[in-house]
Amino acid sequence: MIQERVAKNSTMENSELPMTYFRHNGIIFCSPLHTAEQLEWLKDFNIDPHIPVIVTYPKSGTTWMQQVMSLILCNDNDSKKEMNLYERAPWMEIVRFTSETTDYQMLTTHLRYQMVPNCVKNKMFKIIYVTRNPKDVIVSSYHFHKYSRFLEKPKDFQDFLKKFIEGNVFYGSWFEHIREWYSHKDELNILFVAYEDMKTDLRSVVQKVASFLNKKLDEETLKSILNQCTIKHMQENPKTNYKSVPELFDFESGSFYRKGITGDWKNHFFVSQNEWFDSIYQEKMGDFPLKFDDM
Ligand code: PPS
Repeated sequence: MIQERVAKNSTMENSELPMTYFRHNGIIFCSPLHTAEQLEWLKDFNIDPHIPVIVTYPKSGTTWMQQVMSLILCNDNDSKKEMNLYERAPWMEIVRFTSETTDYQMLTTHLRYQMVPNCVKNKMFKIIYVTRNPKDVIVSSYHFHKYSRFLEKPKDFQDFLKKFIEGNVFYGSWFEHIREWYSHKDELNILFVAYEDMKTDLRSVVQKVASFLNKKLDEETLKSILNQCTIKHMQENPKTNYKSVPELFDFESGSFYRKGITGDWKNHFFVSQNEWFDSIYQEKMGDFPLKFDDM
């Protein structure tokens, strides 16, 4: 099945990619999560503008924001909490999402701006874009590749770093992702939230997101949301811990809620790798207005 899907999407540029990967619009996707057909179908998919959309580059705090928003939207008290988080906030580009999918409170995507449904590209939609220090994104993603059954196992950290810098990873270039979304911010109703701010002051972030979503939270609800958004709680909660999809993850080889800290890159980058990344970062992002803590 996987081979069949990839073969359908094969082009010359796909020939050098691992079997489950394919390129679409120049960006790497992977089977069985994605198909070219799904990505094309999505462009004209109509979404109810009351549905907020979370946009992230992978490993930037997506799941954490899904949990925050889901609890805000259900005011912490309805049956949505019985659903798996990935069903409450499905990824629109993943094949299991279809026009028949119902009951979701919000949508999630890792897609670049150019690939999201056209209907989203206006101020009627509320978009929350979560950013994270790219060095921590690299480390989180490196480990994610080790236990995700659909991703190529990294040869070593150096090799993964090189691929990340070149944009030759799942969902393409981090640099282009964030730059592209940011460049369209004035046409959109978009709130940028930093993972690092969620770490230092989640209470303020929850209040900011609630206000963006026009939701009022009383103190008791806010406290309850904060309690359910700790990494420990999310790791233990079967509705948020991904244990229900062993076909996607080999949890013997790693954990989705790995460390949940900022600055873990310092435990992975050699000095030379850090200098290399900083020079590329300066070249590509030197003029970028958003800054990242602990670079
Ligand atoms: S994915 O696969 O793209 O949806 O991954 P994503 O959810 O974006 O990122 C996973 C990283 O977010 C961390 N995380 C958290 N950190 C702190 N608190 C909470 N509650 C939390 N939930 C998720 C998770 O641990 C991954 O980061 P690393 O650095 O790998 O630990």
